[in-house]
Amino acid sequence: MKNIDSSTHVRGESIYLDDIPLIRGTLFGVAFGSPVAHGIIRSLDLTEAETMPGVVRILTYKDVTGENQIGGIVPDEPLLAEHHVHYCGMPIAFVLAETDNEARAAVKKITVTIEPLPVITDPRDAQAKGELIVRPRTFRLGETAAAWEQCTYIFEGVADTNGQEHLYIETQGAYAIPQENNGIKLYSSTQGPTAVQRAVTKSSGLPMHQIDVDVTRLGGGFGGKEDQANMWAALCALATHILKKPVKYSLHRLEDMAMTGKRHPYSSDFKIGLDNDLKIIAYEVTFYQNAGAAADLSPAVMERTLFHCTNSYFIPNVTATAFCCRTNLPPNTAFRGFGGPQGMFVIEAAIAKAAESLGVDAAVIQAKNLNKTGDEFPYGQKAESEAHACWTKAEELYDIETIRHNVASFNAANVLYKKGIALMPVCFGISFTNTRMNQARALVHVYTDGSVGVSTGAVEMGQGVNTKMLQVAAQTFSIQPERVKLQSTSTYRIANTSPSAASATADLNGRAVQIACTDIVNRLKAVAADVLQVRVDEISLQDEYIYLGDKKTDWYWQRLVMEAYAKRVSLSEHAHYSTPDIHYDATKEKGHPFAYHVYGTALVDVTVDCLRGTYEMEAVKVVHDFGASMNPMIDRGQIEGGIVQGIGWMTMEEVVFDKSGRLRSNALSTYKVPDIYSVPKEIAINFLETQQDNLAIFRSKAVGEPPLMYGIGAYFALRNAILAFNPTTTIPFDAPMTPEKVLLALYDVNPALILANDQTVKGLEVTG
Ligand code: LUZ
Ligand code: MOS
Repeated sequence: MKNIDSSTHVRGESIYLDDIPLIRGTLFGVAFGSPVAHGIIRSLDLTEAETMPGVVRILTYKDVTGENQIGGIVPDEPLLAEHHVHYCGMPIAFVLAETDNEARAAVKKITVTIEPLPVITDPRDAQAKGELIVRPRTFRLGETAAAWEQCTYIFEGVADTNGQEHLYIETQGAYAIPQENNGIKLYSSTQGPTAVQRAVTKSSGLPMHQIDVDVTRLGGGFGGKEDQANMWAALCALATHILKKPVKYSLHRLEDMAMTGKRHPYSSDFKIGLDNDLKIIAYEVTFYQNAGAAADLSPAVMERTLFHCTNSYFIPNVTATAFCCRTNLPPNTAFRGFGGPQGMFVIEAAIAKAAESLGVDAAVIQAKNLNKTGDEFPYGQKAESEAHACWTKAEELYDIETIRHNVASFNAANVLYKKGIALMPVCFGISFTNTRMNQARALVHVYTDGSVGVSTGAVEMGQGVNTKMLQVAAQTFSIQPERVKLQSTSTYRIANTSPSAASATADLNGRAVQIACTDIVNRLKAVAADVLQVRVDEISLQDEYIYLGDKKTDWYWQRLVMEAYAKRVSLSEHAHYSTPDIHYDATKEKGHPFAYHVYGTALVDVTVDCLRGTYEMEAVKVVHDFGASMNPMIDRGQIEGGIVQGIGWMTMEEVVFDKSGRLRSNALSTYKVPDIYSVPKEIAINFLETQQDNLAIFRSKAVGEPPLMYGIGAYFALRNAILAFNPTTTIPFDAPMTPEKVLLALYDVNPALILANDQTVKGLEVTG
């Protein structure tokens, strides 16, 4: 089944925040952000701004009617800065004017005097100064201290990954409309309608039942709107509450890039020990997470880094520690993979270091250490593994032996072009790591014309979740998909939702839809049994008809629905689902946090231009564990998008903050994302179809985040190509591998030297 949004998308008819018709009298808000990264506000001068044309009001923290606080996990984030500013762009004032342009012109006239304080941008500096947002955490399996003695080989190193801009096509924004008796209707581009509702409640002082957050769809989220839509929605709602006027704020791209958090950069230390047979015996890793200036979701992201620190491998002795480091950057936040990719990069770096030092192919070490069913993860859960199945199928299907051979002969025959390949296994846990978030609800109405309206807590953000929800309803009722409509996501219809996140949205909300529809079906069958004078178990609903055994009756869907209505039987249902059997004890760091894991293996194949440092992604070939995919077209789209986004993070996307905490890569002229020219020339996706029982909806496994991590293979493929050109060069584990870094590595130039002296490097010679 096609994505139900495809035709309105192509025709430009799909509704996003900016397509909602404006009510007359709507005011436009724009935030004034701190010009410096850290300091104390000595004075704030609004006088000139207040006299600018069209300006109606400028709000500061003094105007906040509730608590000046929007922090979700830790209450450490004011809605509007009071005295202390922690990052460049931190909102200090909110200007309201009759037009968007007038509000922006007025923002430029605000002046603020800030006494500067020292700026920290590096997580290791923050940790050294004791700037931790939450306590460090350590996951342990076995005993690493004792295990080093059993190791024949031990390698240590440092591995760094940079941030990543979400670059959803639709920027952040909200539109608040006053209702009677202080109520507010709020359109928000958010993955978490309830998160927005809670932030508005806290900062305005209004009860949650007065706040209707309504979301039709987003133009992308990728985690950036899991928590960080709250700020803009809360500002609009506050202004609406005070002024009793509709208020809209839709961020410009440059505001969005400068003011919102990104994927967390990490710096990590690793130590890996292997035995004679290249089995990994011990692994120690310390993660320094660059959380930015407030907690946001960082503690949860850090936890997932620890959960995925051994990726798809079984390692009997593990000690993994993580620090959540406070720096003066915008608070970093959820981003597809949620800390998992950062953890996986480090174990892959450790394996690459071992492989390069021992002169073996990394794939040999990877293959020997893949987990098996029954193996224990450091957090206590036992694997139900498809790791070997994916790896072996990829090797056979894509004939990786021949590819290896071709790469070697290409490299022998070419001086200035080198190829590199890498395999990237992935194992990703499905469920929110915070157990209580694994619940969802659905509200299903069957109308008397036979049409069906479905509401869930799921937010459509391009991932196709509404199409999947529709499939669940149509299949459970056994009716045509055209009869079913997915309604917008509204906190008035579905309460206390978890954000659409953690790859778990279709599973959680889909199960709730299934339960609601099944309950209605059971009532309809009882009605049919009654009118046909048979037992309920003789009846089934198939293709819009009641069947008696295998005999079709003349009771078609609408007739049955109408009969149920006439008999005063309920045609509506509200259902609740919570993932069974999951638990986690953070004091012991043990439990069974995930409903299941998703597995896969990718082969990434690249060619480097060794004169220029540029490169091309030749192919990405994947075997992915879909379970039993309920929508192969949507799932394939998720994999393709995830791969390209992962490759972008690992290769060309470079977030640059200067030492004063200002974002230098603040526009698409300086921040490069993959485009149609840089996507792999070939993406092959093979479905590992398994029939294992699992907790996914219709056994169709979650697909949102896992494929991003295939992109990590691009980094290691590039590394292998560079080493084919210059086998003795030293390449720091420092992603992204931009063309500049490739060039330096090809000629073994220490990047620190260039950056320090800002001079031309002499002696670059092409050899061979
Ligand atoms: N969000 C969250 C997530 O709050 N908890 C999670 O475990 C998670 N995992 C992935 C993506 N978003
Ligand atoms: Mo996400 S990182 O699943 O919002």
